[in-house]
Amino acid sequence: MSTRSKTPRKHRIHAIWPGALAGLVAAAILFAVAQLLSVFFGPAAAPLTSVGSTFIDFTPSWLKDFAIATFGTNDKMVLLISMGVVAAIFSAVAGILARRNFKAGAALVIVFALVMAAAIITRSGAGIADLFPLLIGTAAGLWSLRFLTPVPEQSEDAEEAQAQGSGPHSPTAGSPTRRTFLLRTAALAGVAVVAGVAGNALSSTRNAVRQVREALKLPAAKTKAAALPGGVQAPVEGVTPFVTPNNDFYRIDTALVVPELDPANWQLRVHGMVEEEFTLDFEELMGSDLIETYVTLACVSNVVGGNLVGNAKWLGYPLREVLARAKPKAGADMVLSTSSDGFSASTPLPILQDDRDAILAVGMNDEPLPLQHGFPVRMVVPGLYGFVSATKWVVDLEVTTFAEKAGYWTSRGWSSHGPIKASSRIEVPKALARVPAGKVAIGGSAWAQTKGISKVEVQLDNGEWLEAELAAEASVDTWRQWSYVWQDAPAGSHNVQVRAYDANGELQIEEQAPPAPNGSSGWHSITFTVA
Ligand SMILES: Nc1nc2c(c(=O)[nH]1)N[C@H]1C(S)=C(S)[C@@H](COP(=O)(O)O)O[C@H]1N2
Ligand SMILES: [Mo]
Repeated sequence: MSTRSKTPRKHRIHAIWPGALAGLVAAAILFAVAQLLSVFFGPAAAPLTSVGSTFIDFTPSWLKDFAIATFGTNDKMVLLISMGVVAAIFSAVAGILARRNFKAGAALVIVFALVMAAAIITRSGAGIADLFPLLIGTAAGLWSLRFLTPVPEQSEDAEEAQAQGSGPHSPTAGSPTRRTFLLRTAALAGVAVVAGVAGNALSSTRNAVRQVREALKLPAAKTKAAALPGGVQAPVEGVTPFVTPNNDFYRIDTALVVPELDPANWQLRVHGMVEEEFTLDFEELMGSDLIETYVTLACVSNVVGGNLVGNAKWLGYPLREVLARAKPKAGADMVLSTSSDGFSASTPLPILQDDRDAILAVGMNDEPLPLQHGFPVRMVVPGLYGFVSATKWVVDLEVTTFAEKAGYWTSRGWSSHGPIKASSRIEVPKALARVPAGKVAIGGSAWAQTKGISKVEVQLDNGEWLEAELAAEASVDTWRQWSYVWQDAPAGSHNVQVRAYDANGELQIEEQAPPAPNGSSGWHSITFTVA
């Protein structure tokens, strides 16, 4: 009888440790397989990276500050260890649960995988394909859990057999005895370690540039950007942030796979119709007198009211200095900039020589350029659409003529020149929104790079044009926000239209035009409903 009363506790202990071990090994398989496969996908495909980055993004700033103050540059290590502990607890619980009810344990693994999938898919630049490694990893993890979890009746049998003293080696059909369980566990743990080591080795050769970027410290600007004036942000909830965070910055390029250029090997060749050809390397560029400047980039493909526009603080070296050193020859009128992946843009030579802040940019909002935005060096030219000026991953500048050469899009039917057309858009309310009656706040942005915006007008239900309130101007090269409060908007459906004037008093083009060949035009209007 005394042995009988001891059995339940023994049972419980038996049930907990093998379960926890099975859960841990299954999780190790899941992560090792997913991380290994992720090497062949985008950076977001690695579950640990995406979960960690998402965690960092959602970390309140006091906690971030605390972590950095307490752990210094080890903050990421601390984060990874904490994530490891949480994952270990989760997987142990899943393994224990699986022994009682396999479906429940599996469900927990799936919930865990779904959370990771959400982290992956919401990373900037992630696509559906980036979920593939996690999917296969999860399948492998679930299979491992199944492999290490005895079927319930058999488990009773096995434990009963053990309890009855027929020994741990008794071969109960199909049921893992302690020995087979340990063998299977050891085998799978070995597989996980091998996959983990292989994944690590592969990714460190493949992702070296990402790590170089992370470790890169940008020099301080010789000429800092003037602090943003207070009130650059229009007082309307829901308007675009004045400075676009890097992760939200629109991305347009022809690169199927983002080029990964190691700054240590980066060179810019400056040649063509110049007195002095030379190449510039990254070290020399970083050691030059860098300037900081806020510039609003726009894509020629942006439709009226569209969002292929973004504003950032750029750090870089003036192109006029690069050209001054090269000394263009008479007759040259264009600089053809080419990227490592073959894209090219034609920029009028005089524009790169005048006093606007046209730069070879290395920094974007106080960070090295993100890989997708041209790491390590791109061009930024105020006043021109990106397709004729903003070459990312730039490696070659050829001083030439429009007669002689054409850029990537020009040879595909787009314009050879691309000055940005003055534009304005309504951001709040959103098109077709329903808003409560009473005061209706309307707001948005307007831009006329290199000139600046002097006036914005709105028209309600085809009435008089009314002058909007302008937010503070940061520079003529950035967009400017505007707002208008409609005091007593009556219930029903309404229309708002907006138009902007540049600093010369010139009204933006009214005529509707599509993006091709040289940029859209037309006044933006939306319809919304007052409830
Ligand atoms: N190498 C390269 N640079 C490029 C492009 C490209 O396809 N390849 N697209 C250009 C276009 S059309 C635009 S609008 C801007 C967009 O820059 P962003 O992706 O950083 O917003 O990059 C420009 N630079
Ligand atoms: Mo573009």
